[in-house]
Amino acid sequence: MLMGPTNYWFHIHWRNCHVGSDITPVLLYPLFIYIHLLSPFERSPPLATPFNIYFYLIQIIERKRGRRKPTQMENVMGLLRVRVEKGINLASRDASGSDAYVVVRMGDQKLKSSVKKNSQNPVWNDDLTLCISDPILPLKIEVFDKDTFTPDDKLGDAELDIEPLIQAVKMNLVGVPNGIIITTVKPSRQNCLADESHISLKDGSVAQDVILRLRNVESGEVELKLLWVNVPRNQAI
Ligand SMILES: [Ca+2]
Repeated sequence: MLMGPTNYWFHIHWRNCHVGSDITPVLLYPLFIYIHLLSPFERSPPLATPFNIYFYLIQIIERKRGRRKPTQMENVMGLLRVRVEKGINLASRDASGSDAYVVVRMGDQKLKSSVKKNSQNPVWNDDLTLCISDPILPLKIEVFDKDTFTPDDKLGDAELDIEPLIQAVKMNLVGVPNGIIITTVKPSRQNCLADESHISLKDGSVAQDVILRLRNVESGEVELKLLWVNVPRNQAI
């Protein structure tokens, strides 16, 4: 028999059992199993018992949780307020137009506008705020026609690269007059812009006016106004 500290303890008791105790070695065997395989007091060698595996997995989960939170917080650059202004010439999916609403996505974030009933030119003027982290992800929008008894119909989608706006945010704009255009992004085959998009300074904040042409639908555009909102480094979100 191996003679570690626990083994020694067991060896003494094993001998006592033979000499004077009524407890037989057969009854002590489960205790032997507990001491050698499950005992939290004897750590080596590590054994692949369900008990040990459970605690090992808990440690891994806790470690990952502990790492994820500070990483997300450190990467936050600021907030982007997306004003969903209006839709233009949206596809009609009902007899009297569409009951249109907009879904804005960025990574895991998903926000919805209100529903405007019976219109192909809805005016929402809804403000949706996204948290912007590094690395920068594209802004994705989808338009739907709300239905009551059937799944909502798609009214197209579009995507916007916000990298030019982020570049403007990183510029030193001290002393730049209000309203001045910092950058203009032109429509191209690589983007969904329906017209030139101006990035400018409005009341000290970087803003971008956007008209997106919807894809995967016969017609429709959506107008957005983006506004950057700085977040102090030490302010929790
Ligand atoms: Ca509908």
